[in-house]
Amino acid sequence: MTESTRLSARKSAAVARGVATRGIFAIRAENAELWDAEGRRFLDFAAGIAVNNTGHRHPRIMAAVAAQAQAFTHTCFHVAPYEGYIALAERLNAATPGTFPKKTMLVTTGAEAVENAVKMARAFTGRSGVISFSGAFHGRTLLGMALTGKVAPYKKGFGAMPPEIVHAPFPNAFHGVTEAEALGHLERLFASSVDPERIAAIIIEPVQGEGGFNIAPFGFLRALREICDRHGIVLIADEVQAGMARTGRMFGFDHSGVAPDLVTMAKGLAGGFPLSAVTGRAEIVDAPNPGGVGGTYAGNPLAVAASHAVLDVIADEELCTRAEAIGEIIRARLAQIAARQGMECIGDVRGLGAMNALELVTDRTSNAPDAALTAAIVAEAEARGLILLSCGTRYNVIRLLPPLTIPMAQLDEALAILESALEAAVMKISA
Ligand code: PLZ
Repeated sequence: MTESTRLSARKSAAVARGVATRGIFAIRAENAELWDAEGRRFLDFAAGIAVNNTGHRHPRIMAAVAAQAQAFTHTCFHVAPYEGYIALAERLNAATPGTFPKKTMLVTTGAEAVENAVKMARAFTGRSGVISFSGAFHGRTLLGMALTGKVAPYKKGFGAMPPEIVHAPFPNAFHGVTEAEALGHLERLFASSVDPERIAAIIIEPVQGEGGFNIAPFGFLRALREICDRHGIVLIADEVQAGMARTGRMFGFDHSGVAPDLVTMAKGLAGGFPLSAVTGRAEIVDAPNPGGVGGTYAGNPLAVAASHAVLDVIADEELCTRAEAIGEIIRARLAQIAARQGMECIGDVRGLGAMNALELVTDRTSNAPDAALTAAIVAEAEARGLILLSCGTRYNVIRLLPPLTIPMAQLDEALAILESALEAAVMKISA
């Protein structure tokens, strides 16, 4: 019995079944590499689900956290505030899209940022409805799962969802929903089922993460901006997965030129320390009364120190530019692989910056999803030392999330592993 099998058995016996895991038990990690309980080395193309954009244990982040630990690790910002939080708010106010006056609140998780953005929108508008999109992922809290556009496993068995949450189709040409159709649906929604004057917010990921790395057409984001302006609706950009240099710009919305009213951030914001933020129009962020938003751990000092270092590293190591370069290499290689005979299973290759994915299909005519092949590729890659994550509402997308700090030689190594994993999985499935 290996140490990993022993840990797996203990996990099954002691940890909630709903907390799904795979079999790689981490012992140590450094930049783009991770070692497991058997001493096996992996290239980490999950990056803690888009968290370690700056790699595992970036020395500048480690140093910032160690220095903060010498001063204090927790006071609760509501009890004894500290400058680091304020300075981070100033930096995020400047970094997010839009030149209007902005303010920030810090919390701990992505779901919490989404919850607070909606609370602000409700307080500001005096309305309660929220529109989100099919395939969206906005978290696992009661409101987060309600906004999420996928039933199993996120909402199944969890009872009634909060009222006045409406899902509109996400424009996805590959899945047969054009931008015009998605807009038409929104208009019909306002005409037939929900009064736009009851809608506090529209929330959208610029690139859907869990939903399958679907890129919102920039024209669609501009149209949403116009719809929100027309009806007094708050536009919330959920940048939890796409933000923090991942797409080649600081934020996914930056590509479209649209300034949302509120931006939610988490994951890459603090390089592995739990921190999230809501930044946006000062008057909206300020709508809740004092005491109406906050939390015990919100804006934890260690996480805040890490986040300052993350922002420094993104700027100094030019990680937006690097994300672009990584993305070009990945997409070129994937296109090459997809063009090979026998690789007709690759139905689509898409991405923005270093947020890339391939969608696996049974054939290119029907584009029917091939979830079994997708799972097989992930398993074959893992056996060869590459951690990949699948995603997509149809379980047939493989996403590539390398740290933006990955050495180029390791990027090539990982892409070679991916290619051989694809070959092996295709062979196995067709055998
Ligand atoms: N918004 C866009 O991607 C988290 C979920 C992993 P939390 N995505 C990873 C899982 O299976 O739970 C996410 C996201 C977007 C919100 C969230 C929620 O962020 O930090 O997990 O709460």
